[in-house]
Amino acid sequence: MALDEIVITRAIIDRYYQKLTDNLETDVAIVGAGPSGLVAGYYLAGAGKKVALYERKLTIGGGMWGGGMLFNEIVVQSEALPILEEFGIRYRQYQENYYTADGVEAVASLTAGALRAGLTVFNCVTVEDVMMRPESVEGLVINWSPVEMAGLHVDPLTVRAGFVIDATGHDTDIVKVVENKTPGKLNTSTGGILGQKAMWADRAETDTTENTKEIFPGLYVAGMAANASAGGPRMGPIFGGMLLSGQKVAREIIRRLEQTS
Ligand code: 48F
Repeated sequence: MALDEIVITRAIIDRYYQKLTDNLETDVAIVGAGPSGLVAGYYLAGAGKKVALYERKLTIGGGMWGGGMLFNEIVVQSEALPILEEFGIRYRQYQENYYTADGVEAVASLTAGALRAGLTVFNCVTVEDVMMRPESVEGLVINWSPVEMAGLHVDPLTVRAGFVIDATGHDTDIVKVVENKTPGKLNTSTGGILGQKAMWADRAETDTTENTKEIFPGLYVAGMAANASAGGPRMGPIFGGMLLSGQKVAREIIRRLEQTS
């Protein structure tokens, strides 16, 4: 049977349009497709929640592809091994409490697992602002990343969500927007963003899960964004804290959603 370019085009437009309109209102909107955002999406979708993830880049995976300094192996400590196993990511023991996995396999498996659990991913979409009512975050303001990159003067569109997760890593893009609009009101020791501190892997890994919380009504932080907001140290290419943070934020939001339903 001959292939028709217009059918190919129509198929893409129809399907993408459906994906967009189906996700104008969700239980949860995640910003950033690094390890913490993908793991959060996996557990939320697996619990039957409607969840969409917006990623600025064309590629999914954030800082996990390149391991450390482009040596594409990641290190994960014992505590987070059940999450690797859940996604079928193979790992090897290096020494007691230090395990390694291939960074590419890790990203591919987290992505496939999250999508198959029901997460919808919008790549090449930048979140530039939030929707507020008046003192809680209730949605995201989105635009195509190429519009942002080209500096085009084009208005964005808006999506509504019960909860938003800032999983934008070191950028803390969404927390920054909220801090600018409502100074001094973040759930941190100063009410503002404290910024990421110097490398201290052991401390940072614990802090990442502790700092994973609702930082402003309706807005949660996960992964490196949690530490950078609360003034926690950086940890480099050890990823257990990122995975555990994604799992924690999903569990907390599932509990909140089930309380209100
Ligand atoms: O940085 P990233 O991988 O976040 P993470 O889940 O993991 C951090 C680790 O990779 C690593 C580390 C060691 O463990 O510290 O850095 O905290 O991924 C963040 C993603 O968010 C996207 C960005 O392109 C990246 O893929 N992002 C950032 N700002 C925006 C955004 C935005 N405004 N809109 C959409 N996506």
